[in-house]
Amino acid sequence: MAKAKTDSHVATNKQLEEFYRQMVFIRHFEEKTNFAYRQGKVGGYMHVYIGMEATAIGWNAALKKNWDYVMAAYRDHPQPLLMGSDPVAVMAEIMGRSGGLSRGKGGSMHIYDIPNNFFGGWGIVGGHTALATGLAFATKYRGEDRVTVCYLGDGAANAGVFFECLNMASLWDLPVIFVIENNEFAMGTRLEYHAADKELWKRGLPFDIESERVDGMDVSQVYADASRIVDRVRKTSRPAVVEVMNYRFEGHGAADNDRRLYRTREEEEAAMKRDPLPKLEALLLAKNVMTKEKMEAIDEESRAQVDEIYQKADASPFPDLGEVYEHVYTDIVPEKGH
Ligand SMILES: Cc1ncc(C[n+]2csc(CCOP(=O)(O)OP(=O)(O)O)c2C)c(N)n1
Repeated sequence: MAKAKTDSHVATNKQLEEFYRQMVFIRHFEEKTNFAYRQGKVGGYMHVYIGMEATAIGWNAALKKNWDYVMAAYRDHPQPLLMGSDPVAVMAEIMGRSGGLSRGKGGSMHIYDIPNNFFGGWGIVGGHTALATGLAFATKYRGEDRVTVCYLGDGAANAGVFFECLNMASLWDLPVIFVIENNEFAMGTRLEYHAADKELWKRGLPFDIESERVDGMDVSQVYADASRIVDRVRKTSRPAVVEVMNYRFEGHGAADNDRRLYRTREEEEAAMKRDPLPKLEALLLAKNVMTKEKMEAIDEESRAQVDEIYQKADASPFPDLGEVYEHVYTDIVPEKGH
């Protein structure tokens, strides 16, 4: 059952201001990646996080920096940015350049930053849940009190491997949180066409895992729920399943140009009324945390910063052809490998 909300994890005004900076930055960053894609500067697939920003921001703030672990699927630009990765190296990876976090050989879907505890960036739907379960096992085995957050989509919540992971995580008391981001679609397939039980939070119940459904669009509420759950998992070393309700504003990937095949304009417009950015702006104004002028200044500053990031990433060369067989199976990329 969904839990009653507590107010013991309320974001401070300083945190709300930081959330705003992060959200504006991620929005501009993702818009720039879309621009890069349209310029033909991004090879392969690319999936942006526009509209879903409150989820990654709230959850990131609930984690212990430089300690807890995070793993994501292929919608993986915001998590490393929030965890301290060099944004130029993130953008360069998306553009397939040697200055990228995976040396330009992973691309948008395979961003990876071990020094900052971000473990990818995975393209096989649902497959990474097994890796995240393994990470949580490793932390427990070493006697650390790290929490592992594993983001997965609503589509991935149907993958068989996920059910195996729920079983093992519960059986072995692993401190892993499966954050199912229910953005209502798996590519062009609407939730009701792919999930027999649309209440995805219930996935954990047969495995005796505490499970609930929470909001993913109001960053202050996301933070409150996330920090409550993270604290519990750290204390109990029991896994959690959390269905976070959000919505992707763009197509599935940058190449999805025909959203009208699976959703109407009216439906999109209604969902966009839940946009986390104006929602946060309204909160900051209501709480007198920030003026409209200050927000505009942050917006401008962030836009300029992203322009510079893009220029720097674009100046990074493509990987050397001689490296093509390196780091495929056996080579370990050095810790500060970029
Ligand atoms: C095992 C596997 N099957 C199919 C695909 C093709 N595929 C790529 S994305 C996707 C949809 C996943 O949707 P969801 O998990 O809801 O994530 P979202 O895109 O909404 O973030 C599918 C089926 C894949 N990458 N891997």
